[in-house]
Amino acid sequence: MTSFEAEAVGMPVKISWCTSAEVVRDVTAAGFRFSRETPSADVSDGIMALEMPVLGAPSDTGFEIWLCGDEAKFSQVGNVRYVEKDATVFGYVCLPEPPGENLEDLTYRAYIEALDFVRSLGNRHVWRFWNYFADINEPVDGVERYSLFKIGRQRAFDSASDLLAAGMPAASAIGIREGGLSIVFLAGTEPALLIENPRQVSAYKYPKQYGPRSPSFSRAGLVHLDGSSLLLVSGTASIVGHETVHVNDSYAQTLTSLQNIALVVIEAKKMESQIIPMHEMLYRVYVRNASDYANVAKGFSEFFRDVAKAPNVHYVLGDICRSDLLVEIEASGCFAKLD
Ligand code: 3EB
Repeated sequence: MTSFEAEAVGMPVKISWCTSAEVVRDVTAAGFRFSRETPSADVSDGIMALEMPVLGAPSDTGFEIWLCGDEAKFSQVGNVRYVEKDATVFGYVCLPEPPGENLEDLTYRAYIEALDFVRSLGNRHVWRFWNYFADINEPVDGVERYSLFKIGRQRAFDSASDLLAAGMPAASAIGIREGGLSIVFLAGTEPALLIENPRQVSAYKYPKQYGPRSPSFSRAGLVHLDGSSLLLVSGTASIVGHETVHVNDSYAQTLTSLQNIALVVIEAKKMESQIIPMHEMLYRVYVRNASDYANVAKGFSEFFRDVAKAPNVHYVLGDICRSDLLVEIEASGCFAKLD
């Protein structure tokens, strides 16, 4: 694998970023493929292929691999495709969105299928969701498509309180240029400890001006496993309180997003003193406009200027769910527990 690997002892989750399809084909893998092109033959089972070009890299195709190794097994049940390693599951549901389809109902069906699947495994908790669909900021009969998505997701969550008793998992929700709805999830036997950001209103308590249903996600999840931990930080944006700050300034939005992640990491430290340092996590940065890439990358470098080795980061083109947000950043890290 090129550039980055985070693997902790006894950890069933390995996260790495690589650019070569060859590497991915060698192992049974699960994860994401980002590319300008629509999914093609180099995508192996278990790889969620998204039409999202990689920015600022020699190749516009890249892979973020979440689980790999000989023991990982790919299977499919209905529309759920998944890779299992021990009790950890990386899965995804992709549903086409034919013209005239109702996005709220489509989201509800995709989530119900994903949640029913997780339930069928027994003793599993969802640690994180990723959500992708087209035209996220477009209105339909006066309602933004992101709002329709939120309503459908919440309807599904309301009927799965058994699986979500601990609260809302970490998440990202990003717009792609075209294609259907993709729901990706990571689940395991341990529940995630949910983390909020003291500087941000919890997303599930946002006031009504952002849509009739609040988004259902936590700012981060911390999973304890035998001898290791996994910190999953949700898509994080330039929001203070519940308001967007630094409208039209992608550089400042990047710094504010990273400050928000830093605050979430501080909260995680209150739960577990030996938390992964921020610069050792893997970052995925969603940039709305390719023309903002240079400013976003500058903000990212600026934030980590005092760190000897810059963290591993990849930038992809994607729409953010509030039209005044230009950038959203998620971070993931697995680390050995030192006790
Ligand atoms: C925010 O903080 C930015 O609806 O699942 C970030 C992560 C955002 C997840 C979601 C939305 C979601 O409100 C948007």
